[in-house]
Amino acid sequence: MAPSFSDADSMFNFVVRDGNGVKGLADLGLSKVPQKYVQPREERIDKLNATLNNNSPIDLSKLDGPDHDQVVEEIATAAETLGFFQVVNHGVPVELLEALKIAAHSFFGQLAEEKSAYRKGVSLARWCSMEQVLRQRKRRHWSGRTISACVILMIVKPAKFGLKNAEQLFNTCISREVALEFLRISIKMVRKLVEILMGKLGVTLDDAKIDALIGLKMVNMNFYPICPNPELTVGVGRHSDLGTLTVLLQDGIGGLYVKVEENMEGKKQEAEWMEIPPIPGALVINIGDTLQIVSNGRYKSAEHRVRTTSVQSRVSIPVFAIPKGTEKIGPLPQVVESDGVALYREVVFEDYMNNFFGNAHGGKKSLDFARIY
Ligand SMILES: O=C(O)CCC(=O)C(=O)O
Repeated sequence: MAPSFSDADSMFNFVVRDGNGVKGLADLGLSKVPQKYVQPREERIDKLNATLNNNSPIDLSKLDGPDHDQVVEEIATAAETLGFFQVVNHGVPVELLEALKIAAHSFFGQLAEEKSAYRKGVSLARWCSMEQVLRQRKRRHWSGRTISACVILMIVKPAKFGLKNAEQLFNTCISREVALEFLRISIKMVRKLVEILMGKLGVTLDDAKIDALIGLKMVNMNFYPICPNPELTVGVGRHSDLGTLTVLLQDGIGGLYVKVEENMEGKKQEAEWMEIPPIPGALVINIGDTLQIVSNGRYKSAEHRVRTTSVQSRVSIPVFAIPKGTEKIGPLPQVVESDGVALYREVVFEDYMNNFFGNAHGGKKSLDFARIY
């Protein structure tokens, strides 16, 4: 029998505590999204009013040839303007990308009881790291996430995280080796991109400093179930990512939108939302808050959000490259010297992260924590 959600807590318990996720709600065959998921008008995604980003993906293999400088320019320009770009010939085999998408679908396709088997011994907070944020949100998002920080830790050190059943997860959905390979190649690419972006700021960072910026890696699997009213809700509300760079694998459904507030000359314009369309074999790269802070605002962390559809579920798999908690992040001295002013103060990354996850920020408000006024 379909559960009745008589009070605010009963739906939360069904979705989060009992592990049904938003998919559990979708599987009930609701004809309308519950009121808790209906977003205020200004947060809804009007796809007819959005533009389409038709920039060609950047071909990273050309970094090794005569077009090297032009490719570097394309990467830096994208990071300075939209904060988003797509890359091809990034080194991750297309079959591996396909295997990951299938794995995400098969993970979320399992029954709640099956999924909860992986959760044994893991605190709910860790299993669903968004719990705190979910509770604070007045309106919820039509999507499900795995285990945020845990997936990577599960891949690398399952036992340490009490994930006794991690092997089972990987055997059911994807081989651990495949997941590790995706992570390994993605991080190699992130390192290269960070070197390039730093180089364009006139800064050469040694390996230790680059490690400081991308020392922690988090992999999520996001699932956006079919939604009866995509026009009323959001898959993920507008936010920026907190780390240095994010590598995102999206499937072919579409629905990822980035906010554009400046024109190509860097002049403020009326904000509009631009869809980042799926390109077969491409990975999406976006700039996170840390890189905006470190570059003293030269590179723009990208405000983005996701729309669901009423016809197909969608998966995405982001790899977040973030600093270690103990790292201090602030504008690089060389950049401040050439800019003449620091726009951000130095903060301990863990404090930044606690503020980021401890509050439901609208858009890029998370950056205010480090901003100098
Ligand atoms: O699903 C997507 O395309 C984006 C996901 C995202 O923004 C996130 O996981 O923070």
